[in-house]
Amino acid sequence: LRLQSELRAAVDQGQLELHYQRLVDARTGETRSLEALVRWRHPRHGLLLPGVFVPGAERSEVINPLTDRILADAIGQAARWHHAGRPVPVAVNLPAPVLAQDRIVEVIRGLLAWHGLPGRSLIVEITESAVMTRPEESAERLRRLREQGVRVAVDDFGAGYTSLALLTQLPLDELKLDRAFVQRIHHDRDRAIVDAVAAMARGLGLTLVAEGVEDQATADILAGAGFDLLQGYHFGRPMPPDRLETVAA
Ligand code: G
Ligand code: G
Ligand code: NA
Ligand code: MN
Repeated sequence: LRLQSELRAAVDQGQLELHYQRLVDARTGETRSLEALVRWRHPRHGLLLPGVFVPGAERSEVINPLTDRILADAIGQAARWHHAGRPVPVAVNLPAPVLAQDRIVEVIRGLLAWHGLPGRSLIVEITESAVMTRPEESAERLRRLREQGVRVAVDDFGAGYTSLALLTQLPLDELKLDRAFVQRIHHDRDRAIVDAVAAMARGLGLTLVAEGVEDQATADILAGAGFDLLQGYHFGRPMPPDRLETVAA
């Protein structure tokens, strides 16, 4: 596709920007972390959402410079907040082909050191598919990241190729239930899944996160079900870091 061939230059020319969406404490509503979500400010097509260009990028080598750029921006921004006395952990999506390479551990270690950011201020979000190929090697890389204090979240849990065995084998900190279940929580069957996942996360000692929370009624149900963190349009859309500071102030 034409977009894909333009992406490499777009990365170099600084056309990518990160927006941040808050994750709030389910009980107090306080912001606990921010997820970085990439956008492409395309000179002719306007602001492109990742769904348009990230999946294609994941099938080519450009996913490496793209992810390096995203990590550098997100860690740099997290470091600015950290050194301004407003530390807030930032979550970055780590695509499967990136987690499949050993270099990512050193890339992240180098960026944390360069910006003077403690590892505990970074969360990496992986999908289950990211670890399906060579789960032992992925687990080892995640362990090396966690030794630096970086936390690991499983994203979109319950969508795609779920293997419950992975939850016992991988070094994990957070479980993010896929928003499909959250948005159908008023249906008995989805509610049953949500409650079961909550019990499982508790048993495994994982921080439990719901994404796609769009109204207060859903937020109340999730808080009652024992969810720790909530994310969704009800609490805030992804937005540029400067606007986030204004809103948070
Ligand atoms: O913002 P939007 O709803 O279009 O996001 C679509 C998908 O793109 C989501 O699944 C999200 O996880 C993914 N995504 C958003 N930002 C990033 C990013 O910075 N890197 C990667 N690899 N995926 C991202
Ligand atoms: O796959 P991932 O969970 O990273 O996807 C994040 C995407 O979900 C972002 O692109 C964001 O725009 C979108 N998103 C965030 N909050 C909501 C929400 O409340 N409802 C819906 N439908 N999408 C959301
Ligand atoms: Na994510
Ligand atoms: Mn998700």
